[in-house]
Amino acid sequence: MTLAPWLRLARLGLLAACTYTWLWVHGCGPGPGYGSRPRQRKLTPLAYKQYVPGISENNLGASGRAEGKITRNSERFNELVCNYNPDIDFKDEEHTEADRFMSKRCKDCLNKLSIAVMNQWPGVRLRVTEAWDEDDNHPPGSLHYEGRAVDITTSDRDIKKYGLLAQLAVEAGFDWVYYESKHHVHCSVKADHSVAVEKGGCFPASGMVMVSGGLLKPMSRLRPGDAVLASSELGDVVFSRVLLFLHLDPESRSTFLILSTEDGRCLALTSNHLIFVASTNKPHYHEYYADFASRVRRGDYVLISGRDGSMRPSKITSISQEERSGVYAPLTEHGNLFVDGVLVSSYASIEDHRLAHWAFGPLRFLFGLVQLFMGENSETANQENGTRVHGACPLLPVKFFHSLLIFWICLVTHFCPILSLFSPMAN
Ligand SMILES: [Ca+2]
Repeated sequence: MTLAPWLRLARLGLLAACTYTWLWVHGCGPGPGYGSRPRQRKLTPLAYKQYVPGISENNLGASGRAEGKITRNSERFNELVCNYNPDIDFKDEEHTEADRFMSKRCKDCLNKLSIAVMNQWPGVRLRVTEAWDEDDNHPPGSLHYEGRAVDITTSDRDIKKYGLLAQLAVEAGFDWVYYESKHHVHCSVKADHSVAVEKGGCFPASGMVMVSGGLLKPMSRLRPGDAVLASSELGDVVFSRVLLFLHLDPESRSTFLILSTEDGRCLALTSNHLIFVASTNKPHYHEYYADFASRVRRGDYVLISGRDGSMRPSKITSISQEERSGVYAPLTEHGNLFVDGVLVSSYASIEDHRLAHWAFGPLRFLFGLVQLFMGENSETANQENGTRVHGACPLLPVKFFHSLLIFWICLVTHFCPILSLFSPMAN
């Protein structure tokens, strides 16, 4: 190997260490109301042209990549909410109320910021000059097209306040804040589905899986080492070992989407979880792609397990929401499993199932080895009596694995163009 590749490797390692450290500190779901107590920071105004965090807006560590324009006629228009907060001035020079349309996360951050502004400058209010853009006034890929970005000022339009206004926006939970112009501050947020994980993720305690031997078991009793019904890469129904839980919180209560199929299956999962779907009835496994549950529509097809050990399509007949307890996300060797009889991915928050599965390759290998040498006894016991046992692998902190996933994705998509060749193979 020549010197250049070694230098490249060293640089990559340094970047990896920095990224990982940063992610470890920031965790997976920063934002309004997330987990820990808000940190007390000194309010230092942002400098003109400064942005926080100091990475590009579309980096996963900031607001993430653009996901495509939302128009009034698109299905995703339902993802936008209207902000009628009386404490915020909306410029609405378009006279269409477009400045009031935004993603839920953007609205939450904005409402929080409006309170901070009134506290900071009594008599002054937050003013929005631009939010959702339906008139193509921004460059391609702008988050304004998805209602994930706002341009803000104060109601008195005192430009001397804008540096501090930007810092208040950072405190309010915006994922990327840019003192972009002398006349406004630009703020943006992650996509809603990518932060749904802040309330925990994936499947409720009542989600049922089939373990080897044909026994049905609720998520709450599933343990690492159990072999659950899943799909092989060829689309064969197989039993796949649970290696660990990417998310696990038995005490939490969350809102789950309930997807009901024409065959009477009722799958409960969080909106940010990946599920294999097709918009029309496709007979083959490979014709199904992984997408967020929030994007599944009535009439779409999912794959269900048949009694004869096969897998077949079934149409979604209704979608509703329900609050349930517990959040569980088992990672299997195959990266997927049947929950409530419906085939779903083991992954959430990252849109790309195959990239996520690839990124977790080393971890799957490691935990597979650990179970091979240490877990057989507990697995056997588990299969025999179906009682609660502890698998070979400890239930490690959620944040660790989510950070690990983001870390790998960052490396692949931002720092290593060669590895990013793997990315297009998704879906
Ligand atoms: Ca406007």
